[in-house]
Amino acid sequence: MKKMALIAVLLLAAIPVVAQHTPVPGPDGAGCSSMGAGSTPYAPLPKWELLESYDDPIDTWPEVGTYDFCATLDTLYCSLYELGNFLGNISQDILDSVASFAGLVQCLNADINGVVDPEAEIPVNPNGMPDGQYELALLAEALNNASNLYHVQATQAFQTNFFNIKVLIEQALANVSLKGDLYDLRGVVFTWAPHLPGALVYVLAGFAALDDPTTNSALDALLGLLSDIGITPPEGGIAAITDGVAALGPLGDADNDGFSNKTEYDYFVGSKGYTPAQFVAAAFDAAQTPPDIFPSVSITGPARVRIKEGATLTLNTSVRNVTGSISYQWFKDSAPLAGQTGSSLIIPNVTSADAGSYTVQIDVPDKSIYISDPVIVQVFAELPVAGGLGLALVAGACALAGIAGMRRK
Ligand SMILES: [Ca+2]
Ligand SMILES: [Ca+2]
Ligand SMILES: [Ca+2]
Repeated sequence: MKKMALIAVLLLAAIPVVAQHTPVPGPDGAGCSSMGAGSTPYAPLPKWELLESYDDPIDTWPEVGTYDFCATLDTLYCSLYELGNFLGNISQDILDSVASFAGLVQCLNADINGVVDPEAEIPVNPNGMPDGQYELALLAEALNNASNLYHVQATQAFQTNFFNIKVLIEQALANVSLKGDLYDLRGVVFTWAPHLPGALVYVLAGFAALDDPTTNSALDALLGLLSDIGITPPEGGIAAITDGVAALGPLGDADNDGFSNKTEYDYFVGSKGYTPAQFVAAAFDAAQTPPDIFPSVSITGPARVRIKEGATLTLNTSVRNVTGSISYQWFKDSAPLAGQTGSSLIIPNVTSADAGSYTVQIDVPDKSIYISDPVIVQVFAELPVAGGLGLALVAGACALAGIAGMRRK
């Protein structure tokens, strides 16, 4: 028997396992592999001939089983730092610009498909479901398993979206307008951060494949930032040129068990602490459902709060499905805030030290503990100038091409 058990273990060990991407820890590009010329992205990307005509088809798609949005978000994140570090030698402004937004697309942080705030410097907000390991993992599951109910539809949607968004971005890179002159920066970008365009298109194509109106509005806002590199957002928005499978989106119900994917996330991850793989299994398993009613706590208002130095920060809570007495504890950057045990958090005269990620935890009578989604508080001294991904991309590309003195008007 012992021998049999040993053989079984050896056989199991011999089964090839697709390498699981370990999220890059960050911040500021720490822990990134090189993403420069000749490097390998964290997960395979579609390949195409960059300098062919824009509508040249994709040559090869990643193999079924290798789709990984967390890995690709990190490929994008690390490519931005590759670019930023290289160009930082030329201009500190470029490095600062990269640093100010690259963290948004790092797998461990990325949650950029919530409600749009057009007034904010960075117009996208979280929707409370981390993108790389959870939200887009449902799409990856459908792409990676030929037996998945949505496999054919999801693959078709992702490929359509990838191609259409690739045309948009490639066209823009080929016609960057600066002071009345047009520059083709495709070769420059591909030489210096070769995975950046592919990873960007992959992530955008994945989001669009969720067929979620809030997500599509966020994508339109992001494409608006890319107008800096000459992208004209498609008429009718991103939804007009993309396809999606709504059952895989946050409001969809992949396993048709009556609970949306977001509700399953809130319960299985938020309350039960499931790993990404356990969450994906539950969201595709109608036998695993949240209880009909489970308590929840949230911080009311937008998920990202911008507040001026010296003002009073007030965060309020909303608690559902709880009876009896509740105790509260507020946290900043995962550390409990001494004395902050009320249903509201009030901090007068905020300083830059108050910036951070705030959550509130409730302790309810059945001894369970529930934690809210975070609210990101940013403290500013004065109104910042608009900036973003597009600016950094084009600033970087132009500096590399030797065009000095580019400034946003
Ligand atoms: Ca999200
Ligand atoms: Ca469900
Ligand atoms: Ca389920």
